[in-house]
Amino acid sequence: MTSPPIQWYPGHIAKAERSLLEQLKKVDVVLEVRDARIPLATQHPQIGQWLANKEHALVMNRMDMIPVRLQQSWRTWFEQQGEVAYFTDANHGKGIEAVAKAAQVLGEKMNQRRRDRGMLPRPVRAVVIGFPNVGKSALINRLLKRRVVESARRPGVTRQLRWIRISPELELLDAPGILPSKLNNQAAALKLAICDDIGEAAYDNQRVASAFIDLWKQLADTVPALMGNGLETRYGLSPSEVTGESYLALLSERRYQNDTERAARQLLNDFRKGLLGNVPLELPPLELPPLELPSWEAIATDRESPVPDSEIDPVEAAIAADQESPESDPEGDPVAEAVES
Ligand SMILES: Nc1nc2c(ncn2[C@@H]2O[C@H](COP(=O)(O)OP(=O)(O)OP(=O)(O)O)[C@@H](O)[C@H]2O)c(=O)[nH]1
Ligand SMILES: [Mg+2]
Repeated sequence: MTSPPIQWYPGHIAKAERSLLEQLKKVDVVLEVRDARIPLATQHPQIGQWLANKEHALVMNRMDMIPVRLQQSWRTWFEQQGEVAYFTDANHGKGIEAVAKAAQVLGEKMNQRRRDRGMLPRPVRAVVIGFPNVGKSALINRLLKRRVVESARRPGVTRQLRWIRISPELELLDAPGILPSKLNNQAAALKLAICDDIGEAAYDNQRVASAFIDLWKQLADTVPALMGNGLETRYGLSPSEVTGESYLALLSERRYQNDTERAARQLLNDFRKGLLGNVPLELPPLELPPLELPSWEAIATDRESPVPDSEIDPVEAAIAADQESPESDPEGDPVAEAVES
């Protein structure tokens, strides 16, 4: 089956990227958010050039969606690359304090440089950058402990850049998700589609669902038991003896009256909601592995069982009582005021 390549670069993202580059001049710290299921595919190829002269903290959000021991392996792997990865679950507020502290500490370095030049210290300005739907806005809401920016289960929710004062010492810029204008790496683009990190209009659900099963099998072959048996448990069908395409055909025949499109959507949605277990789509590259990495078997045995189906968004529930409309920010645009002439 041949299909056109997966491409997604809507106008609002192109516009957002231009505004973001403009705002970056005012920013001291970049909080780069990635999806813990696909830490490599959610690395923007241009991030390095945007980080010039800025402090950087790497956030792996959606940590609840991968096995705990795999988080540890990624942490070790990133350390070997000279980076500290902060794992967060913005839905349940885990790992948030460490990120707030890291931003503050990194900002302190900036203020020290200002003091050295005889200038007064000022609040740290940080931007939250990342691919669409990785949880940037949810992270900001958690940092602020109330729902101040919109966060929802689809890519492209945040459309405008918006500054938010987190504390007298920290101001954060929420930005729309950004993507390379051309997705040259189609293997990565496929993972973005599976994880719902790009718009649905950019791909064919059936092709992506079949490829998801093929990827699942490939990872299960690399690390037996890593992927668990969420497919068998949920659908009563094992992927081990069939191709992804045949799996989808079988699923649609057995449970969806041969409606392959419906089967494909269901499969992708179940994965995205965590109903197939906490299933990663990437592993730390094995050519660099290192003895300190826990064994794959240890990672595999640390799996948690699939979470129950639930439509409740815990962030919504936790902060609904304290909801506030975006326009009511009494601080106005803190950065516009704070920027020195
Ligand atoms: N399981 C899980 N879901 C999360 C986590 N963080 C965010 N989400 C959910 O992911 C969805 C997207 O979150 P957003 O905060 O809107 O993501 P975003 O990166 O701001 O998205 P755009 O504005 O579209 O670029 C929402 O349904 C969140 O509830 C997390 O750590 N774990
Ligand atoms: Mg957002």
